[in-house]
Amino acid sequence: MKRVMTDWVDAKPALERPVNEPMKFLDQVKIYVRSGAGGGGAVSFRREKFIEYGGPDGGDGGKGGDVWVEAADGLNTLIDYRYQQHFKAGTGGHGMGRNRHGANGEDVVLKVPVGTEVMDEDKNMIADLHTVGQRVLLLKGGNGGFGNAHFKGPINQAPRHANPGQEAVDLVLWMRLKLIADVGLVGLPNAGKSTFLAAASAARPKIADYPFTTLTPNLGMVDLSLGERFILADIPGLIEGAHEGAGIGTRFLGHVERTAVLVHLVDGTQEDVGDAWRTVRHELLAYGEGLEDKSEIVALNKIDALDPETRDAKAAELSAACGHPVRMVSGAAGMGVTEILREAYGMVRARKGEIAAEEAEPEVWRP
Ligand SMILES: Nc1nc2c(ncn2[C@@H]2O[C@H](COP(=O)(O)OP(=O)(O)OP(=O)(O)O)[C@@H](O)[C@H]2O)c(=O)[nH]1
Ligand SMILES: [Mg+2]
Repeated sequence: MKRVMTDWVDAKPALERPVNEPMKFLDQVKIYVRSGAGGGGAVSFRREKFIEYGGPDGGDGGKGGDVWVEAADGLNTLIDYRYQQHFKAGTGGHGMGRNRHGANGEDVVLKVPVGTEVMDEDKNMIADLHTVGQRVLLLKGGNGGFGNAHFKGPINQAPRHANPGQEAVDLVLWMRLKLIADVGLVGLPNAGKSTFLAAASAARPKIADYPFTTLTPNLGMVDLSLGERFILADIPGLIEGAHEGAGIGTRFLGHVERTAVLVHLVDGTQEDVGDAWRTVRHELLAYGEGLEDKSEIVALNKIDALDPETRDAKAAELSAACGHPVRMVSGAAGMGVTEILREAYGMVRARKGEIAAEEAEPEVWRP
């Protein structure tokens, strides 16, 4: 059995985690599920002393249990599936004499975090659990067999046969948790994105004074307060022509496609902050996929390295370029970081409220 671990993300709040322990997120698991077989129908006859008319009275078998998958609130890893990989729904009970129906088998409900994708053995997508409470039927339990009472007719008044229940069905599944970042950091290389992530979360991404330090996305859990948390993604810097493959390209923009908001960091120590903003903006537009319409918090970064006049001049320049007021921040000095996180979290909450309002459609999948 193969499991893939990623070491991207902080699963636990910083306080619960020993210092220097790299965070592991169980990203992908293989599990084996089996639906419940239906119970057999019964063959039985009523024979009682002094009662004139007997007859077949074998009851039907019970239905076998279904296998469901459900997106549960409060889970953020698939780690439970590391300890148990086999799940079997209950078998339907046999029918019995005196027209008694067999009991239905118990269902299996696999609880998974929001953002889990379920695939078949060949990695074809079966279900994408994107909303809390969403439930998808993976395997339907077998029907119970008819008891002999069911086969009684005008010709055959004493049938001696009953149906067996439907058999159980096995299925091999892959479950993959695509970590969904709530907030994405964008900017030119060296803008200070990784530094900001480090200031905002317990994540410890590589930070260095040269472009393209970050080669793959870093995710961090931001804990604003108890119960107020979200995932922040730091992706490699974008440069002009990124959408055509320049630099590391836009390969990683997929990680911020589902975010509620983008925090666009502009390095305040560079010559032309307006141009820096436009370059990244242009790449987002060229990439498309809704990134161009996403809410954007624009922030002038590295203000600790600027004197007050330069800072104000740069902020005015940036604001003129983007057409909005801009925030001022320093990831390195921790100035203005919390304010941006709070603002972003407000947008995350607003977005989650909207999604919850759109009711999850019941989905059914059959092998
Ligand atoms: N003075 C100052 N320097 C900063 C600040 N934030 C980052 N830096 C410096 O800027 C350089 C780049 O920082 P990173 O956080 O690696 O930048 P990045 O945006 O992640 O860069 P890429 O991964 O290459 O896209 C490093 O030398 C940091 O120390 C800040 O707020 N103030
Ligand atoms: Mg970086």
